[in-house]
Amino acid sequence: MQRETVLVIGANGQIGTALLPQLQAQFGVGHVVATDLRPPVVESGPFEVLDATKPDALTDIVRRYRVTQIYHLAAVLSAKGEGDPLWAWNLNMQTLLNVLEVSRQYQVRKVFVPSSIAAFGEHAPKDETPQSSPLDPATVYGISKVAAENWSLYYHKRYGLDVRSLRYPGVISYQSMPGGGTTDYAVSIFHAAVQGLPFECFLAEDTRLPMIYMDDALRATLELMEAPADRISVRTSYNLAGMSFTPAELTAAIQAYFPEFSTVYKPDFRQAIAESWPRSIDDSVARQDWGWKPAFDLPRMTHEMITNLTPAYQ
Ligand code: AKB
Repeated sequence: MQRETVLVIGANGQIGTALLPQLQAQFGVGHVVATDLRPPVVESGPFEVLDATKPDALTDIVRRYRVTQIYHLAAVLSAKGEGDPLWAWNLNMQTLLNVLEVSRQYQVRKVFVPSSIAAFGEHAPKDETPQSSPLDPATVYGISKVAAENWSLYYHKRYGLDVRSLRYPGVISYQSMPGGGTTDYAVSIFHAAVQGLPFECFLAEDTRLPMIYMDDALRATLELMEAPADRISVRTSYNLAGMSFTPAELTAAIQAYFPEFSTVYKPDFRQAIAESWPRSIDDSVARQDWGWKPAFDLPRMTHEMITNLTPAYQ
């Protein structure tokens, strides 16, 4: 059997940074090719500068390394996308179509294309949002995710491409800072807390959103990618849940470690984005199909974040 070679697009981003070492452990350092617009601060294993909007540059890497799996993690997120909707749409769609097309042409065996809770909008039930809810997103990022889900299904049905996808909640991690998202407050708050600083939150205190700790997000991704193809009944994107909380509840969880810690609430344009999203997610289809079960709740995630971030500021 041919050995797997995995290509990661957007390797320097929030998920790529944490996923890369796990893929390297699974497939071998020499068999995971990291790519991004710029080299990482610390290189480990093969790295190529790649602008994934350029199909020829992507094709060249897929051919040279004989890539068998692609994780497409490059995207403009919800809040940043609203600053320049057409740029965000073009970047998100062009990179996606390039990935699907090169995968079809060069018989890439498996492709991971993330979706997001941002795919949901006004008409989806807010609590325990079901897998098959209406998708009428309020952001250009959400629109691009719905389109990506449909393009993935199309390539699967028409060309038999093995594309798999998760609707990520807000991902919380200590390895790197997220950029341009609406759920980013739930990471920035920890950086303030461990430095003994007060936190200014751009969402209102009672804004409940679905979130997931990075360890769970990575395990879900790798478990989905390893699942036998006949267990994958959803070829658009699977609902995925970890936990749900409000900024006030997260502040209280942090105060268990730092009683002096405080948050002030100054909602901005991101409040409307958050209010267009679910408050919690029903991920029962992922649980049934490939055995998904999250391990991190709010107290456990808070403990991990504080433990891992504290040394960085000492
Ligand atoms: C964002 O806030 O834009 C992302 C997401 C929920 O997809 N973290």
